[in-house]
Amino acid sequence: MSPAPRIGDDPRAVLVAVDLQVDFLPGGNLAVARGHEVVPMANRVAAAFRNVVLTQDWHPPGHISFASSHPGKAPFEVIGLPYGPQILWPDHCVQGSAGARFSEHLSIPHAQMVVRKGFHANIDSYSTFFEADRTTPTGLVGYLRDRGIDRVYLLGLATDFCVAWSAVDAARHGFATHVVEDACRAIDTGGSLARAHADMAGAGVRLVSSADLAG
Ligand code: VGL
Ligand code: ZN
Repeated sequence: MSPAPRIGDDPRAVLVAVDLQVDFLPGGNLAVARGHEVVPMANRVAAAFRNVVLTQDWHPPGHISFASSHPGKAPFEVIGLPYGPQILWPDHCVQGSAGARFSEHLSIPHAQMVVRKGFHANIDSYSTFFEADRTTPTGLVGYLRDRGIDRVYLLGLATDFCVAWSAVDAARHGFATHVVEDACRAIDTGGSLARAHADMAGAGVRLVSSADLAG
């Protein structure tokens, strides 16, 4: 019997590897617990995909999501902004900084596209499809449609922010959307992980395992 065709061989499928950057890894400014475990998994899963997109959180200094931009506020407090509640973060992924670089252990040379997000000073962007106002596009929907891609697989950091928000947006825009759950790690602040799982389920996002994609 010939082996089942790999999902990643499908030219209509893309792997989106989310924010595998120094600041989200242990020792970084917004370290995600055990975030480093995801990097070799991302390398392995990506090797099984023909199409790979990388995302990169990419904030200007003084970004609105930084607690340091709001006198008297501390990281992980929540403030109200015109587009809704905003969790305040430590300064992270500042454009051109060492913390904004991809992990030195990330090895996905065939990645075709890097989507930088969060570069508008006054809007955060967890999702790699739409900024936090839920209307400003990053261009990724158009890029994927132009390339005839209609199924999206996501992994990376953090499960409950950039991965989940990206997955929900992908599903809402008609992509068959899957999260590689064992290849993600969460921040989990203020119930964010439970909410992310509920949002993903509500949007029809399916959970898969890295073994399903790269055995
Ligand atoms: C992220 C918080 C702030 C993420 C990015 O990559 O999940 N989380 N910026
Ligand atoms: Zn950020």
